[in-house]
Amino acid sequence: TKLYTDLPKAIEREELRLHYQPKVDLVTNKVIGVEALVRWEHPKLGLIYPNDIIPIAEELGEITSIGNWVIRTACQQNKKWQENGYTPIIMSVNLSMQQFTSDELVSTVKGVLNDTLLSAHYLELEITESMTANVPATISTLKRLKSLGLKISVDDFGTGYSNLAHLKNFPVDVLKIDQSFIKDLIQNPIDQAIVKTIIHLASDLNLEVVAEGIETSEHYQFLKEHKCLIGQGYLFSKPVDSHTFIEKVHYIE
Ligand code: G
Ligand code: G
Ligand code: MN
Ligand code: NA
Repeated sequence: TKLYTDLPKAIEREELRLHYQPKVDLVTNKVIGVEALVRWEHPKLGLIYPNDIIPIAEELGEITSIGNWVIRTACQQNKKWQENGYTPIIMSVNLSMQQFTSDELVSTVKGVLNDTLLSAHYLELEITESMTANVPATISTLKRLKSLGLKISVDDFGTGYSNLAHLKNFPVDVLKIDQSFIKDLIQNPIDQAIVKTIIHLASDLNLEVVAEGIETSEHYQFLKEHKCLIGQGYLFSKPVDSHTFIEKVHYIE
């Protein structure tokens, strides 16, 4: 189909976009971070979302070039916001399996930080549990990434085959509670138990915890009451383009 033939040209045609969704401090309600999410503005078919882009990119062997574009663009954008006087925030970037297991990841990230002059302190990389099957390789990659000074978060936490014994040995900083546990949180005592357990686990392991998919003030209140300090979701903002993000969501202090 058209997506297959057009995707390899998408970068040079400057059709890829990043949208940005805020991470909010649930106590102060301030934006403390942002997640970059890739979109493809196809000239004929309109906006294409990652669930359609990523599998095709993997098949075509384009995932590395797209992934590298995402890291570079996200870091450039974050540096630009800082230069324009906005309160510095941490930029999160999702990694694909191929990116995370590639030998080039660490040098790529290092190169981007060097080129963009973004402090590694303002970059966070999101991995999922499913990428961590090779435990020794995972530990080695995470250590090398963290030695650059950036943060690592475990995305969609609780949905993978959560091997807690391995989590113990992974140098990660953040657990992101998957949005599937938040959706029915108020009606479903099982989801409540899971969410409370992840919050306690994170606290005991000295990890930050972020709740995803916060859509209602009831979600917000529950999480705040149970000491989840950071959240993301449509209640605050859906992912938006950089202009909307900076004008409507972020602010100059
Ligand atoms: O908003 P949304 O449709 O963007 O995201 C759908 C899924 O795609 C999520 O699981 C998200 O983590 C993933 N995703 C979004 N942007 C990227 C990206 O730049 N790289 C990778 N590998 N995954 C992404
Ligand atoms: O896998 P990852 O957590 O990166 O996925 C992020 C995805 O979740 C993106 O597709 C994003 O658009 C979507 N998303 C973000 N906030 C909400 C929310 O509050 N509700 C729902 N249903 N989806 C959300
Ligand atoms: Mn994510
Ligand atoms: Na997620």
